[in-house]
Amino acid sequence: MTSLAESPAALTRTTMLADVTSAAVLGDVRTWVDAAARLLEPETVVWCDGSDGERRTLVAQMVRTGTLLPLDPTLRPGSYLARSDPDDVARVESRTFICPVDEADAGPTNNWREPDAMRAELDGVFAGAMRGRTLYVVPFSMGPVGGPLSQAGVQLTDSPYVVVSMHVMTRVGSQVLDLIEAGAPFVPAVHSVGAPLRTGDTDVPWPCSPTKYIAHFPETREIWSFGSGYGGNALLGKKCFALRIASVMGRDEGWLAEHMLLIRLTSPQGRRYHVAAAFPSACGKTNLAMLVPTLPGWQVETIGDDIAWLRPGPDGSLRAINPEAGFFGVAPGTGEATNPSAIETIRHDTIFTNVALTDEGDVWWEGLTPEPPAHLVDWTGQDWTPASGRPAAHPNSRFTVAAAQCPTIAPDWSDPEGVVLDALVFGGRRATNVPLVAQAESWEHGVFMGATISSERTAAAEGTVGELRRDPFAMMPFCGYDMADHWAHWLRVGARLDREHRPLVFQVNWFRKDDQGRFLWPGFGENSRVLAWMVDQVDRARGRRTDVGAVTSPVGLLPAPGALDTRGLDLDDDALAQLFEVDPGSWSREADLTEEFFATFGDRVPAALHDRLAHLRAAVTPAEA
Ligand code: GTP
Ligand code: SPV
Ligand code: MN
Repeated sequence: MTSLAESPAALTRTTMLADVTSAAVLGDVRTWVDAAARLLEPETVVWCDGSDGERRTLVAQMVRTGTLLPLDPTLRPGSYLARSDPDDVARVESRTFICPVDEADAGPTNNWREPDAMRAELDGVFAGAMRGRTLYVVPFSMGPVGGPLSQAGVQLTDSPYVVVSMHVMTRVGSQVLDLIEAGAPFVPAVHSVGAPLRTGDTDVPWPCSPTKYIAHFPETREIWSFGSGYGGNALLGKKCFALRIASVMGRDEGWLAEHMLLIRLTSPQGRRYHVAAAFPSACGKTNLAMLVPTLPGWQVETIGDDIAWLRPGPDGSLRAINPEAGFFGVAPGTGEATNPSAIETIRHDTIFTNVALTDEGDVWWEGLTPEPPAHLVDWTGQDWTPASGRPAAHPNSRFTVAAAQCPTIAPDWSDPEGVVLDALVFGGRRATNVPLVAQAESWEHGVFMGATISSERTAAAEGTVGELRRDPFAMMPFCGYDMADHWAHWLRVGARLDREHRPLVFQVNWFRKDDQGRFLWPGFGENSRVLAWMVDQVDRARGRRTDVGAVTSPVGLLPAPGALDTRGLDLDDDALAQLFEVDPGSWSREADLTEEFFATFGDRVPAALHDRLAHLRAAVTPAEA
């Protein structure tokens, strides 16, 4: 621990935040930390080394302060429960800001603030924000340290919960600091829970502030996050860096940062395929990433569950890495029947946040077991019984766990070179209209599929659960620049890929419902049937199979009769027909809504997408007699 020298009183508040930015732009990490400490006024500054000793010290400290509750060491070794402030439970999209100099670069779907005005506002917010607390300096790498697709960052935070979570979710360590000090660029990320302590104040287990800012400055690659200790608001390597800032880096440098899981699928013949899939928050990425196939002979290995960085390789293929090192997964709905790999992953050394506590000192959430225990302490710390009439775990409660603990993790999951993608998948949560699976007819059609995803809202962010909203590329809350420019960038990247290597693109929907409101498709392990059809289509496209796998439809290629293996499924012909029904009337309305949606982006929408929309419209409009 280094004690901080007294602050130079001569500087005004405005110059202090500007000084932090100037130091960040110069790239000297120590000058930047000093400037930030002058602004934040912490009691002490600690440089983190990512070691196990550091983790233990912080955990012991958090157990003392009540931030972490140790779980029973025989039932859940090395694991802890954290209960957040009830007002700090999810990402806050309304307080997320993208601040490029030109408003048009943020696009119509992001909250924009003029960068100097935002800096002036943040200056007042961050001044003295860490009084009475420790400033932890956390050097981390997204992707294997020093890898060709990796990037470094340094997060400053006053939350030990965040430091310990960063240990799990990223590669934290002095090796990264060495790289940075040798000149490697880094993303400067400042985080404060926004709850300074005065002498004599006693701290609360989950300090935070009603005032929240999750601000991004794409030009200087800076992140400033204030007021929340939860998930994507606070673990700045994740959504703030690996998606919002990295998407801008990707735009400028010719690669893509996407909200995608990453898996390897191996067929009964031993052929390997790599698939990346983008679904909106809480729409099934973690589950698909850890899928245990019900189809005999098939195997899925996990590479990533939330974020993928995609880069065209010199051979014209599209390579991908998972830049993260852990999973921050949705707890509710995770059970032996739905996701046995996740259950195995979280048996030990896991931090649970906002789940319920059993009388035995273990965790519980809705969906963990078919029957709830007779008594629990719920996520707010209150007694709970099945008669309580409210969920015991928060719908956005999560587990934080190292990827290496996953039984299905690919042995080479952290290969810095990444894997070559064969298929890309876009999906959403749609009770109606969208078929179980459809294949894009071309790369452009695939980009259209990604651009037009809409999905029912989940508890992963503030807002009304169930409400349908557009979520293009599952990136609506995560794209650091104009969404329509993101589509144009996808078209550009596609044009650089060799035809032989270009991944096929698909759209899926596990969530279509019957008129009783029940899911038509069993989902989870049975999704392996859909994956198998996709990679059969890859084989057909690469000339390895000559049978017919697909038929055309207005929304893309659908499995030909018999091509999707549904043997052994409890699924009647009627349900199967409903899963693939493409109703021209409904799709004509979808086309109208898409036109309205595209119009919000003005002339930045690429012509190829307007062409695909016209194609869809023609296909669903009955020919005049
Ligand atoms: P983020 O971490 O927020 O980005 O979410 P995610 O996309 O990883 O979602 P996750 O896999 O955690 O799934 C969220 C919820 O959807 C869980 O409650 C799952 O049980 C449920 N779910 C996942 N896959 C399926 C499926 O195939 N069918 C059905 N019906 N539900 C599913
Ligand atoms: C999501 O909301 O998509 C998540 C959780 O993966 S968070 O890290 O909070 O963004
Ligand atoms: Mn996510």
